Amino acid sequence: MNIATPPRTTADAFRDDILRHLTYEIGTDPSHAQVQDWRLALSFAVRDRIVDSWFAATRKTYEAGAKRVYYLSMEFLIGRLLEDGIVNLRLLDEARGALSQLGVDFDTVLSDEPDAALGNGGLGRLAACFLESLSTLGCPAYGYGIRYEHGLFRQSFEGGRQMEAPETWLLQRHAWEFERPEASYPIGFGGSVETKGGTTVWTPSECVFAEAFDTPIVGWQGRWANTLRLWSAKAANPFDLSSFNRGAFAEAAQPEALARTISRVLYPDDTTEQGKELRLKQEFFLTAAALRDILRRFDSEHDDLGKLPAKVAIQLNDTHPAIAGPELVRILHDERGMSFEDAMATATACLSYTNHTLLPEALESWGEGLFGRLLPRHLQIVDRIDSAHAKANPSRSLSVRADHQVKMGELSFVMAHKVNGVSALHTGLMKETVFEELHRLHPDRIVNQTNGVTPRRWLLSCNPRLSGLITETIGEGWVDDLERLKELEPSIEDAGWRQRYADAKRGNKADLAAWMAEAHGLTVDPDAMFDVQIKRLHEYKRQHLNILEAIALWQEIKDAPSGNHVPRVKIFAGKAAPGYFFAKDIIRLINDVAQVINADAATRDFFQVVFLPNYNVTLAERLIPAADLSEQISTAGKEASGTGNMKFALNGALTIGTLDGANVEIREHVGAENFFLFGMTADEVVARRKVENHAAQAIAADPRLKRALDAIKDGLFSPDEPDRYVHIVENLSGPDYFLVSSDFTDYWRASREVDAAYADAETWTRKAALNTARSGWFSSDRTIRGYMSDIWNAESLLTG
Ligand code: F58
Repeated sequence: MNIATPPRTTADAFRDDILRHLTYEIGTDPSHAQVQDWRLALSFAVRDRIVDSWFAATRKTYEAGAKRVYYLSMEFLIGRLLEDGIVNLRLLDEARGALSQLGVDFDTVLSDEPDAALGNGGLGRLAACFLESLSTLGCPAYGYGIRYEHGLFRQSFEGGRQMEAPETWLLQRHAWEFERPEASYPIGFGGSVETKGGTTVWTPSECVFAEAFDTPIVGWQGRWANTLRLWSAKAANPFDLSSFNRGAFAEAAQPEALARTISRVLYPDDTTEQGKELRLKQEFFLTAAALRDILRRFDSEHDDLGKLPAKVAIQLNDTHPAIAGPELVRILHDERGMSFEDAMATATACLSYTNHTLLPEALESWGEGLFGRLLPRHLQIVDRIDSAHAKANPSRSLSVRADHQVKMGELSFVMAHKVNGVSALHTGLMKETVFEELHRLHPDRIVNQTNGVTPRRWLLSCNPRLSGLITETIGEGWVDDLERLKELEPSIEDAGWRQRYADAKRGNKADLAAWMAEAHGLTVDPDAMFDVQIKRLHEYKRQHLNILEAIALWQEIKDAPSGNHVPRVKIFAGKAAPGYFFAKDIIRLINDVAQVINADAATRDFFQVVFLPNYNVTLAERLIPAADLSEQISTAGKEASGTGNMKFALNGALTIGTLDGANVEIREHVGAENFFLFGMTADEVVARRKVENHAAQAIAADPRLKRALDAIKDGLFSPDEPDRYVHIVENLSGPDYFLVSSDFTDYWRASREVDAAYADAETWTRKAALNTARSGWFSSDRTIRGYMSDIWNAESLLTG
């Protein structure tokens, strides 16, 4: 049986539903309703239509006795859901029509929705794209995460400096979730372990409850919907009545406050001991609650735990849920009576692990003191895992517990049947570097699954001008079969079609310029090249390379203001981790440079620099369709994949980039002639670091670079505090670990090639359109199909 596409809705029926929700759910009438009320009423009307496919999908999964995929992730960077739901249900015209009948502006209502920022960056956004693709493909799946009360902080600038304020997405009622008080599990910490009569029992000293909140995630055309289940922490004993009766009100509320801390904020600063402990508690909280839930569902259908690997695939999104290995072994062995060896084999057959970074500082490890104090039984199990693995692999020299640390990468690797990297280059480097020894012992375990992005959000919905042109040209089959974009290639030869492609981009740029004027009081010329770098701030992502090039370019234009310069607006956006001071200084430097450059009347017509505050999914949806140039300039070997790079290429921005992460594969797909390559390769980077004084040599060889660095050092951009950025200049002239100086000269060369190409509008548009036509492989549908066949052995329940 196939699940039918849900029946179409008319604008009239939609209008009636919206009014019904406004009246009976929100309790207000149209004459008093505020934007927020309309938004909630519209969201409920959309949600109703999702719930039907959601139930049907659950029924179908039970009927088929199908295997389910469980995606465990500390982060889901969801963004807004209303437009996504409307687009996937194909109700855009109806929803717009219904609201217009009610005299309400549709776009105002859509933009009222807070952005659910339950993630830091690429890893969290990938998880959100994967959920949508799993639903589009009809693969039975659950996302498990934490329902943080506060997502990623809100960023603003004061005097160019990053300010952080708590983010409050739950201030208003969240339209998409269903609270499930019945799905609640006790999660223990600390305490003691006792072995009696051959059974080991862990008695925790502290307990909180994990309560589920479910959000349906609907796929393309509403044919299937999976569940995102987020856990919220509740006190086991919420209120201490005896304290209250004594008048100690704060003390009475303390158990609740303490328990809630666990799901209070996304990734708290872990530079303090308390912060570290909280992070480990969050990780165990998510994982233990998810495993309880998975086993409860399994038990409701099966009575033989041997079948677990045939029915359950658990994906660990990085090492954050790596405690799933020991916890599953503990449940199967201590609680369910399986032998330790069988428990390990069963857990390993269910688990798989994705690595998202090779940066040494980001590879998780926990001090054995902290680990043993919070999870005493798990520490014992880690030791048994180590011995079992050492026994099976006598040549092994590494272990999970080593140097008084528990290493979560190692643990994830040994407890997974498959381990994957997120681009071809990254997967290769995993084999050669961090997992070299483990790869030698288990040569079939590491596989590659190059990342992808959902075309529904990242083209169809965010770029209606371009997606409209595409559908008009090749039909709408591309939406869930993105490689069909190739069928655009013959049209790219037609000058009239290219003009329409260019018009779509120009329209998007005009929209962005208008929004920047209204929201930020900025004036930019939509005919200038929009050169965009948007991503988390990190030295390896090298926003400072970009701003150095900006300074050098400004100096060059100043030298010859009447020259033939290609007008450019450099647009930055991104947040720095609150404790990452160097990254925060880069933000401030960019803002200071922007202030000086934008105030220069001699260069203003040719060059501007803008740093937009509070980068999030919604801002990305605005910027990417309007970009001409995509900056993907990380030090080769450091960016595991990147996913922004794919979104830009799909939306017809050309990339200036290094051979890093998925840039390599993007260049192969779009064609080397449609990609501006520069910089050292990963191997050259390793060799270059060994050259003594590499930075000084690079600076001595390039007067432009020297002049730009001198301008910073002399305080040209910080006249009130000339020394403000001396440490940055010293870094780039000295250790320069990320090789900004060594890559500058080639970056400058490639940037001038970009100018020349942009000056020839015909050529540029052709290259841009070819990027769109050849980026179809980067759909997360393709990535998920890869996980289904190579890792999960899971099947789609949709046919046709
Ligand atoms: C990113 N990692 C990679 N980590 O940097 C990027 O290359 C890749 O495309 C993406 O994953 C998806 O595979 C990433 O976003 C984090 O955000 C960490 C989460 C935990 C706290 C520290 C940052």
